[in-house]
Amino acid sequence: MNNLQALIFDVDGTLSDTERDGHRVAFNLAFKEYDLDWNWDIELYGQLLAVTGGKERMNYFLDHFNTDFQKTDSTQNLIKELHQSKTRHYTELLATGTIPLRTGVKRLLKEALDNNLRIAIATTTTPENVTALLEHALEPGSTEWFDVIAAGDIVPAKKPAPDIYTYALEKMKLPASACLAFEDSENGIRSSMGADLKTLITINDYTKDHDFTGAAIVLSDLGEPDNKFTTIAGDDHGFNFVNIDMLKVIHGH
Ligand code: XBP
Ligand code: MG
Repeated sequence: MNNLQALIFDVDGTLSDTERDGHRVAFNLAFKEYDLDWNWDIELYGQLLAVTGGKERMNYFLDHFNTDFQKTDSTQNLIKELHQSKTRHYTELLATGTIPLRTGVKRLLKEALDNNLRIAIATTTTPENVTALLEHALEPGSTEWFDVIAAGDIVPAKKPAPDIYTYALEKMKLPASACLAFEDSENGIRSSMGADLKTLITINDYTKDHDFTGAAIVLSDLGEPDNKFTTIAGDDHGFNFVNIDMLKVIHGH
């Protein structure tokens, strides 16, 4: 067993609640821009989250929810264009600063760096989206805090496949046993556990009923010294908020 050396974070739902008021809104703005009558309400979007990746999610919508739409040879081009438009709307939305990081995220990232732990990102979302979130919700220049930002189409098989985590581990030249992963969803933990990573879960409204079997611990959020997390499953070892000491105990070293 290796000492704890790095923390690898999912983005959407883990660093920030970006899905309902960010990605979903941006998809709908793109559909409008292209004069499509598609509209993803909050409930439908929850079902569409079964599939990760924006282009993949639009295909899933057409194949399972909007089956009257006749797919043709040009449909994948349309999806690509819609996705570019969606990314533009999404990054513009983030630039307004209205989508904050989740409780405890900024504190824990800083604490990790102060304790010489390396930090990385493993996400399904597009790289521009990660940069926009970090720049506007964390700190200008904070992309530099991360050893590796593994994002989007950099691996062909998105979560729940383990590839994005495996890619991040390879780039960091670290074994899974020296790291912990942070996730919020079932697809996420299937991906991280598929790469042999111990995984800490913080749930959100869309993922609270997901199956997190195998998680090291399942929490409401990371908590703050004056704002205790709720423990949903697993042993919190008496900690009230997630800090490096707690992570070392969870990691086992
Ligand atoms: C979340 C996702 C993403 C976003 C959209 O991934 O599933 O698909 O909803 O991303 P994660 P793009 O939790 O792994 O960060 O539209 O940029 O593909
Ligand atoms: Mg997520």
